[in-house]
Amino acid sequence: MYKGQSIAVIIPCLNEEQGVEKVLRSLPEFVDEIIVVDNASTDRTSDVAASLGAKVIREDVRGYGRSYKRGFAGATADLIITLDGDHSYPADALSYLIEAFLHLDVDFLNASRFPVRDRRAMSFKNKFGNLVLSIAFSALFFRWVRDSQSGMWVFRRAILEDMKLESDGMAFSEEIKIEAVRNRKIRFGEISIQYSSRLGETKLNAWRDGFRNLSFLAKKRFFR
Ligand SMILES: Nc1nc2c(ncn2[C@@H]2O[C@H](COP(=O)(O)OP(=O)(O)OP(=O)(O)O)[C@@H](O)[C@H]2O)c(=O)[nH]1
Ligand SMILES: [Mg+2]
Repeated sequence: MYKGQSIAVIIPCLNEEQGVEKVLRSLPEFVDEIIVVDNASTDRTSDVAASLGAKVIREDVRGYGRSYKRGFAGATADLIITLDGDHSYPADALSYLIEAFLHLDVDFLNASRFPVRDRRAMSFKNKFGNLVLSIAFSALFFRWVRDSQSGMWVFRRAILEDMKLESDGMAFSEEIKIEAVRNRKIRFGEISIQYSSRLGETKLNAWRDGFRNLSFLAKKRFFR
């Protein structure tokens, strides 16, 4: 519980045994529910997560979006906080994010990785791709969003009822923000966080996922 709000943390993991251990050890005591969604990892992700007290939900079909949808369905807390299992997002800074969420009086808070302070945390290619995708997002949805691809969000679980989340893949990250900014009932905010180098191997295929996410933005804007 944090200031009267129960808190769930949801972490999608595909082979993140190293990162998830550090993430789980960094989470503050006030978190009520920790859910790790494991997509048939072939390493010890599930064992590590369970031994550190997380509830492990297994999803056999791969996909970042798919695993989030499974995780959301298993959560019961008032506020949901998400982050990667690779220890690149600040797992120890949840109170800072919740304070900002409450102070800004929003329903969905996006944690922006920009400006990136640690130069090793993100390659030039990824920075450029993120910039292109965020400019495209902002132009298509008439709302300036600095980091349309961030994987760290804080939101009221209740707003999920008003969202139509269809992507099973990496485009899920931008889709949930589109659903938030498009809905007049949902107040959207963004705040900068510290982003650092990931542990373990990346699951992102920058060119493939970049183009998929760009075409997803256009599809969502003009056809849905
Ligand atoms: N459950 C599940 N998790 C996934 C899948 N693909 C990626 N992930 C997780 O989603 C998070 C984001 O993937 P990353 O590889 O970190 O992608 P990224 O953050 O864009 O790229 P990096 O800069 O390399 O960290 C990580 O925690 C992954 O383990 C998947 O198919 N299923
Ligand atoms: Mg990552």
